[in-house]
Amino acid sequence: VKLGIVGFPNAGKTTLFNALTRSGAKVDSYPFTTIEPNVGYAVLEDERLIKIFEIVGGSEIRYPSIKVVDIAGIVEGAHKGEGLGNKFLSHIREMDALIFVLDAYSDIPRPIDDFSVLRAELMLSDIEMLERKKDRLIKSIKGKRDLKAEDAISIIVRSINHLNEGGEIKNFLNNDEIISIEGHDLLTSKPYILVLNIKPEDLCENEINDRLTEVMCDVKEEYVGLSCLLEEEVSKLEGDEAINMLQLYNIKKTMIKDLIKHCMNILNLIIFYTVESGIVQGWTLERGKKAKKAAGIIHTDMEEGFIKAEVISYNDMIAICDFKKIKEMGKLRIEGVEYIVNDGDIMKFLFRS
Ligand SMILES: Nc1nc2c(ncn2[C@@H]2O[C@H](COP(=O)(O)OP(=O)(O)OP(=O)(O)O)[C@@H](O)[C@H]2O)c(=O)[nH]1
Ligand SMILES: [Mg+2]
Repeated sequence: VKLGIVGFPNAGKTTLFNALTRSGAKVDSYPFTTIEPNVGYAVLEDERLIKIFEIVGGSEIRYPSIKVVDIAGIVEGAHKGEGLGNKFLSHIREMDALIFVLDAYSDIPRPIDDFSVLRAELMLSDIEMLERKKDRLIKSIKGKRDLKAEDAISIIVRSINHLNEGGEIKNFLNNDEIISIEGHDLLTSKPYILVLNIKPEDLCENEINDRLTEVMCDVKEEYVGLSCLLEEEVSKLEGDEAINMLQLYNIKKTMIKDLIKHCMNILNLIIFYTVESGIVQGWTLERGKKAKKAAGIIHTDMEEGFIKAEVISYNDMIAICDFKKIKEMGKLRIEGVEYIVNDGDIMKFLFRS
């Protein structure tokens, strides 16, 4: 699963990428500092995992993470190839969800206007892509009857009209329709969240809220307000040093964890846990997937040789706090292939090797 960071040049994308992944990728004040995508992992310092670790003991915690890709800036006209736009848009196509970083730090920020321009570029690019798909399908039919292709064409035509009226593919086509037109790479089919990059001096909690509420009053999108610069600074510090830095700016906590959680949410991911050889680990899994698939996240052999899973729900673990008692109370369940994994499940897989 890949999360893409997109926005105008200089919006603060790479700074946010560094805060999320602790990478130290190049940040500079000239536009198009980033050309080739930066790739890293955002680690979620999951509180539940810490609690499980405290209960079961062990020698190591391994937090769940998501792959993050920092993509070059998009400018107006990108869909026509402006500013290497086609190349950068093609990077966005490979993502599963997007973070739009919007400049709310400069003297006269216009984050919502900026977002409209970015969104329009994605829509126009989708329209072009769908037009090409439609032409290809019409050619392939050449007057023959082909119900599948005709169906796809009608979905495409509906989608083009919808995009022309300012709509997005997300929430317009269902998953089957998207599959039937091979539309997973459509830019407006991807879930997204907005990040308003506020300047550190504006961060004082009340001010943030007033300012953001004013800017965002007409916006229905999900958003998080933070300072990319400050988040990057804090991500380089540990313990008290980090707390002091936050206090200096009169804020209580960093927003990175909230942002990662939001992203997992829009990506429809849950977290399950394993305890093996002293390693207590969290893993991400798409919501609604079965135990066998969860085993496959750890190792393909575990999926192929899957026999059953021992499952403890997170709430039982926290309420009872003792492995032996959990067993005695019958809270350790044996589940088979058909079991749909719940967020927070603590699992042990039994498999033929
Ligand atoms: N003054 C001020 N400048 C900021 C702030 N946030 C970002 N910047 C400026 O934005 C510049 C670019 O930051 P980057 O993270 O490289 O931006 P980017 O979106 O990755 O830019 P490209 O890679 O060129 O597309 C920085 O050098 C800063 O000058 C802020 O809160 N205050
Ligand atoms: Mg950059």
